[in-house]
Amino acid sequence: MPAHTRLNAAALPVLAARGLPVPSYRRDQLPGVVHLGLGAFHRAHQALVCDALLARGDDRWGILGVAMRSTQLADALREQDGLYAVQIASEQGAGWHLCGAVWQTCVAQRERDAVVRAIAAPSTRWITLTVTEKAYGPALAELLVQGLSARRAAGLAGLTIASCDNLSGNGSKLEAMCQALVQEQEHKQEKKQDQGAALGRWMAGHCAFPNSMVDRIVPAATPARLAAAQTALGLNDQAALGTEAFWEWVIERRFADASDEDALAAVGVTVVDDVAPFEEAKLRLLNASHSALACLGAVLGLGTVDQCIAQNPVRQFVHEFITLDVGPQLRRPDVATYRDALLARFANPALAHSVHQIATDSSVKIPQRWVPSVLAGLARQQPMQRLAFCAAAWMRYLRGMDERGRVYQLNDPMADKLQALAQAHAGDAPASVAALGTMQNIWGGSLAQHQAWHTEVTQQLERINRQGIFGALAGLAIPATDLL
Ligand code: CS2
Repeated sequence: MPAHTRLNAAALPVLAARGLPVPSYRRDQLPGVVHLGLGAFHRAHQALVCDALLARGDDRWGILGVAMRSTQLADALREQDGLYAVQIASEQGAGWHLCGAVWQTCVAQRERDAVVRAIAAPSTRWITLTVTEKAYGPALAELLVQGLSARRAAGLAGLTIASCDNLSGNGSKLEAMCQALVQEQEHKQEKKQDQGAALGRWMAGHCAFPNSMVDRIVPAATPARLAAAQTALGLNDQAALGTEAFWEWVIERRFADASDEDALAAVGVTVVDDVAPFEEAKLRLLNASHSALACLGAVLGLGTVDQCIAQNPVRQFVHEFITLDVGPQLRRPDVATYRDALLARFANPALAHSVHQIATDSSVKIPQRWVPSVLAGLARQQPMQRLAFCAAAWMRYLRGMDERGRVYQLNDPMADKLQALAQAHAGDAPASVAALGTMQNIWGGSLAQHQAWHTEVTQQLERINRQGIFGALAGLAIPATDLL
């Protein structure tokens, strides 16, 4: 086959003959899962869980992959019959896996009716979501409620609706949003009163919104990854991805169909009564370190997380941040093991995880990742310099120029405003902190006005301004002998 030939279902026998693991299950039924947010993460995480379930002969886990706005990936996957390759890189080396779980794709903004119809389809049992932090707003709730309302009107069973975004209490948050919208519609009498209340009751009684913690580092695909796929498959795969071997999905025991617990557990999903300790550790250790690495790495002019972690002062910073600052605040008992595993994951060179990708949307990530640790640290009267350094590194990052004078783009819902403030006060740490450290939507009411915290952040930003990131890190480092 010529290498420019597109990957599609017709190519599967050829790929299988070449020894690649390919799906051998039927893929022509109606999907059981409607997934909102067809990004890289979903395709290398839940979609592979569904792939494993389908491979066991359970045909209820085929996916309708819904991109919220962007058409490119949904259309590329449609051309490829939903097929794509994932390169999984562990210390033992990297192998390719062909995922067959995505059976259909569409774009919510372009084909809203198709999404609503799918939510209300008899075959659908689950809705999963990875729509990113900033999408948790009225438009999302409207889409879900419209679908659920149609489903109820059709007299069908309820659904499990699993938010898999990096938000604490993600499922509860989503449920509250949907219930609030139903109530609001009822008040506005958009629906007859009894109908609105009945929909709310039906959602509460028949649908389940489990909280869940998902973990796998999945960088956005790069041209290099697509080229590697081309070499491995001998075919053109416009949806190929790379990821690490590690993955975790911890989900609350709360399902519309209780028997799903056994099915999920059989393929490695962890089902628990309380997700909070897992979610808290993941957001405040992994994601919090990631956001710190993203800001300081971008300012240093380093491109990827592994390049950052290869710098000893950076590695030591993350080690101490976890060991001394955040770890002791958490309920998870095995923080040292978690930390060491995390440092090894960050160091994985095969991921080439871009710091600018992680820095994207920092203004909506900081509230989950840093703020709870800052509040807990202040309450416990912990030393605050490392957490303050994170905040200061973000403020420095917002200027949009690294320490070598190279300009980079910010990608954030508040980018224009944040960058304008950071640039206006560049070099004036107290003014920067007064402008950027007082935003309630980022820092929350109490931190936004916390004088002692602002003083700490100002000190760190002054150091970064005067000495650069490495100079400031050197000022934070604890001599190895003091760590024992
Ligand atoms: C990252 C996450 O981009 C980011 O903000 O911190 O996508 C992270 O890689 C995943 O949550 C890991 O499970």
